[in-house]
Amino acid sequence: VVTITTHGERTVLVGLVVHPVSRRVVDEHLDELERLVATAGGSVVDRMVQERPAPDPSTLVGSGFVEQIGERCDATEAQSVVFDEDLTGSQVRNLERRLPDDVKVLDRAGVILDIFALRARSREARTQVELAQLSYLLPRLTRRWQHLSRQAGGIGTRGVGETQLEIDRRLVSQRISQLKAELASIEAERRLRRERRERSTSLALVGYTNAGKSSLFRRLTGAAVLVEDRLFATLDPRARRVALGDGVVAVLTDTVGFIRKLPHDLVAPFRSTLEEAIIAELVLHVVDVSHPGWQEHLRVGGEVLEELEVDPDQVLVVLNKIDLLDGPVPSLPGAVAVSAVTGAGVETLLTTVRRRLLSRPGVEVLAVPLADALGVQTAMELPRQLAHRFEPERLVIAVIATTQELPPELIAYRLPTWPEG
Ligand SMILES: Nc1nc2c(ncn2[C@@H]2O[C@H](COP(=O)(O)OP(=O)(O)OP(=O)(O)O)[C@@H](O)[C@H]2O)c(=O)[nH]1
Ligand SMILES: [Mg+2]
Repeated sequence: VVTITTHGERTVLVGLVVHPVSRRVVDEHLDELERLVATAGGSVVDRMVQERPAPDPSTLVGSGFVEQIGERCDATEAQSVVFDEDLTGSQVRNLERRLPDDVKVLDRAGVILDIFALRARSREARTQVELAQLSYLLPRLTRRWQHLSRQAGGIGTRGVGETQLEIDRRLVSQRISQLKAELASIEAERRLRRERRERSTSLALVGYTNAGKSSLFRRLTGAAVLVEDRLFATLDPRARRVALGDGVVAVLTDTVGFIRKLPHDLVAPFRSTLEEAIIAELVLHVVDVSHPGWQEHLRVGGEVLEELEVDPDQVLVVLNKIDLLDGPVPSLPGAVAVSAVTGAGVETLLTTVRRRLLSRPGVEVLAVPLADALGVQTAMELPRQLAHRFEPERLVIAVIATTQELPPELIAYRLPTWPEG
């Protein structure tokens, strides 16, 4: 895995305001981009924003503005320019041609890929990241790629011939096929492990990066996972059994965060990691409600979940960091408000999760009197149990089953819904 940005590199950020997006929103996006660049090891020395009726097809911003960017790079001794918008391969080439020598041109997606490359640890994550990087680079093989081959000890220079580029392309394509095969075998192993694992209810924490997923994971499971005030702290997600109270047990999975314009090249390889979210009975979509852009974060998360084909009925929105709010919690139908740090609202969250898990179609709830000892034994031996609780007079148990699958002697004990303890 190679990284594109260099540690400590001086960087100029460029944003584009195109109607109907407002200047304020673009500034917010640049704040986020600045954090991304810092996470990738660079430092931002300047920001430039252009307002235009439409993007320029060849250089994104106007040609006069490109010149201004060049002057600013000279003045600040910047080595790279990062655009908040996605750039096409030809836009990168055109921009690099017009900017001072040795100034690299990157877009947001390139920086995100860099961060992933820096932070991925497990074999699976590293393979996914390299695959994502190469898929991203293939259509953009230009000077930047030569920068990479320089890093790798090659001799890439600016005026490299088409033939060298063709060879590079072929090598990259070969490596991509190799990585895909590797990933397929890692995924097969993972699937096998999951099948062997006792089939239990699964819950997944998903959401925008820095929303507090890992903090909530820690609060709910007590596991000491990495929590950091930085973007993409979690790249190798954890799963852990968690008692949700009232006899309900589930496996909770923390996942990689989402971000605006998460490169598609990254979503695809990380699909298998997010598969835990796809198969989860309930997805907790965590949103940092104290962030000014929380509604956009919610929308971005919704879009990724849609791309992963997660059924919206399976999603519970969790508004986190309410301890940081000055005013009241914004009202959002069906959402639960919590603070992973103070623990406020966590009890309500657990109650809601239990209710959502146990009131799904296909779940049968039974209340077996303890006096019927044989009935209790039969019930406790049922497969696919979600929850059980012993009360002084009865056993309350929930299983995934159709009414027909229940032993006939238990049918009389059916309850319409799970009774809270
Ligand atoms: N005040 C406050 N801070 C919180 C809360 N939840 C999380 N944080 C802080 O927010 C930052 C990010 O938290 P994480 O749990 O690492 O966020 P994450 O969603 O796992 O982020 P990634 O793994 O990067 O996607 C940390 O500094 C946390 O301490 C909360 O409820 N209140
Ligand atoms: Mg995390």
